[in-house]
Amino acid sequence: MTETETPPAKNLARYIMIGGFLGAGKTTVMAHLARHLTGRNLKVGLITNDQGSGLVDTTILRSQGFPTQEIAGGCFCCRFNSLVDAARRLTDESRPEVFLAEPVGSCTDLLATVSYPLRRIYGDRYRIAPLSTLVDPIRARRILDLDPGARFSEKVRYIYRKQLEEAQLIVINKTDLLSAKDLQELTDRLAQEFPRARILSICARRRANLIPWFDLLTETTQPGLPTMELDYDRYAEGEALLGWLNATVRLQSAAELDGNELIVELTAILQHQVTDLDSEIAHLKLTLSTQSGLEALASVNVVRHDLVPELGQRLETPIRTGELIINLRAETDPKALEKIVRSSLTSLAKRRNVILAVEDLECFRPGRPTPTFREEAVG
Ligand SMILES: Nc1nc2c(ncn2[C@@H]2O[C@H](COP(=O)(O)OP(=O)(O)OP(=O)(O)O)[C@@H](O)[C@H]2O)c(=O)[nH]1
Ligand SMILES: [Mg+2]
Repeated sequence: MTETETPPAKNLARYIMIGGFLGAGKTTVMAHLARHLTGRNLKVGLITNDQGSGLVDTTILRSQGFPTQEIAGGCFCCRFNSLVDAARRLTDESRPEVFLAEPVGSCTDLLATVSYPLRRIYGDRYRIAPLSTLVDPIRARRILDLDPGARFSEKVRYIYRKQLEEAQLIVINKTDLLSAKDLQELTDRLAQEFPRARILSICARRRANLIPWFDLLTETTQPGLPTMELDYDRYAEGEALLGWLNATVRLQSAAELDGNELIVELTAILQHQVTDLDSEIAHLKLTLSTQSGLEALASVNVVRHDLVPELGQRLETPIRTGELIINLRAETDPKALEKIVRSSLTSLAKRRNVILAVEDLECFRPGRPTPTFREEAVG
């Protein structure tokens, strides 16, 4: 890779974008990077993004105390001006020296539609870091045919490969999940198929090998590489194969209960029902927060049909009331997802003798990506 060393520039804020497919670990590493930078006395501002609203990611990042702006209802590339507005709002709020942005996990073409326009229009304001594509190695091995079980359709796999093709840094995460031999085989395959990227491997969960990557993000800038070819019809069709559901649910219980157990149970029910449709889960994530404050929160994630639901953050005390947020992305009809979510909530409420009232629910297929700008590199 040919990243350029940057001299320290006092007045320019740094813009770091960490892409990668749904469930790769983007929000997890953003929180680590934000803590790392804060520890070096740098002010950070975080930007989350989704096709819908009511985001688990925003809830999780705010619960960790980071100033976070959410761009809902479309991806960065299609809502470029909202991205700039979000950065402006963060600047008014806390004057960040580093912006960390997480694009939608089904998005690609970020260099041409976000990084290059940002540099051309706001080059006097932001210094753009190299684009990273974060990788879940189990998913990557399946999609690159090193292991069986990819399950996603060819057009979804097309998007996955395009995310890798445009990366300057391919960052294999979750190295705790595979053997050294399988990691080496994956690294070799990625190097062979995507030769323009530098390949790193990290384990966000164990905080392993993060610093060399963070140094690249904070000390080098985005090289002006040629814009990749992308078939927007295929890309749009691939995104539209994914069903998207975001729901906000109010929990009420007469008796105190263990909220951690409750969301793990709900996640397992949802996972089984989606898998019964013969549909691959891209990411199912839930948070349950108490009304007393965002810091009290339980979170669960499932990033494949065959993964046991994992409790991330946990509630320390029993609860009677709470707000449940469900974000589910899977390759299936969104109406089928709605049916599953509503029936799972009803059966869980009956079994646990609690009220689970749906306050807000949206489900859809992402619309065709129509970027505000699409540019070749400048300079
Ligand atoms: N085993 C393991 N799991 C990890 C690691 N890093 C992150 N995860 C888990 O991966 C799951 C998804 O993480 P997120 O950070 O939410 O992924 P994301 O890329 O932001 O997902 P989307 O926003 O839906 O695209 C969570 O359960 C994380 O705890 C890791 O190093 N090892
Ligand atoms: Mg995320």
